[in-house]
Amino acid sequence: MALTTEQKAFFEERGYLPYKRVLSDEELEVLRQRSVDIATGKVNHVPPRFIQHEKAFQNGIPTGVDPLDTVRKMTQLCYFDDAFQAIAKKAEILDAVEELLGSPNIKLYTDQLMMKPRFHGTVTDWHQDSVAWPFFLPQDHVSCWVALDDATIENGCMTVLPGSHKWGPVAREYRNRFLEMPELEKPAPVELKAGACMFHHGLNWHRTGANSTPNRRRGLAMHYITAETKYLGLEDEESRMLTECEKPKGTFRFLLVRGQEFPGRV
Ligand SMILES: O=C(O)CCC(=O)C(=O)O
Repeated sequence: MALTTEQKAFFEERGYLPYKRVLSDEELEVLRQRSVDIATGKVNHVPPRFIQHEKAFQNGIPTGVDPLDTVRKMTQLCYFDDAFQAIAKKAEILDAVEELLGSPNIKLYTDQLMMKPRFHGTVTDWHQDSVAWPFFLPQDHVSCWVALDDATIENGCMTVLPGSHKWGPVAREYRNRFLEMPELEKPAPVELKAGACMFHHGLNWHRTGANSTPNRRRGLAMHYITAETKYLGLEDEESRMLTECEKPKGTFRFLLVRGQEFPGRV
């Protein structure tokens, strides 16, 4: 058992779980360097459409600004990059995910390396992940957020609304009304040391603040679903994901990271 009864109960009740250190110093170093090499174009095995810049730099980078400080997020690194993929398949993480998802058959839906660049990292506002991904049935994915740098309140660590997953999915137009509900608990910042991770339920509300500090705050979010999940995706949703030729060899739609696949499922 990877998780204690208390940890499981905490996740069920609160919709998130601060966890232990899951990356070694060596892994951290490799991932940090890889993130720099991909973001700055030193290597180009990740298609540019998966690299997004902060809004302020979408029309160009002024002289004097380090290009690394302009990248907001990079998606699908666990599909394209071997070092990131190894983390998505890491036993320490999957052992806990298996217990939280309640299935030994696990796929990675997608991943985001949120770069939250020093001086320029902007807010990611309150949201529920599952609501953005309504094409999965059931909507019960579990995310693992791994800190590649120390994540603090000052540089924009993850902040969750404990217990908010219990209210179910909330359509985006009702977001503000939901957030004003007096029944909600106070937001809880989850500061993490580099190499440690936290889990959150797909319906848990969370946000991250801006980063105007001189310290980067990179965090790798990996979003897991069970291989038994039904996929209702339409063509435009498919095209946001990987194209046929980009899919890792032998995969159907999503990357199997543990266990087996099922016909007619994700
Ligand atoms: O790391 C961030 O800035 C945001 C992460 C997030 O929203 C997520 O993991 O779903």
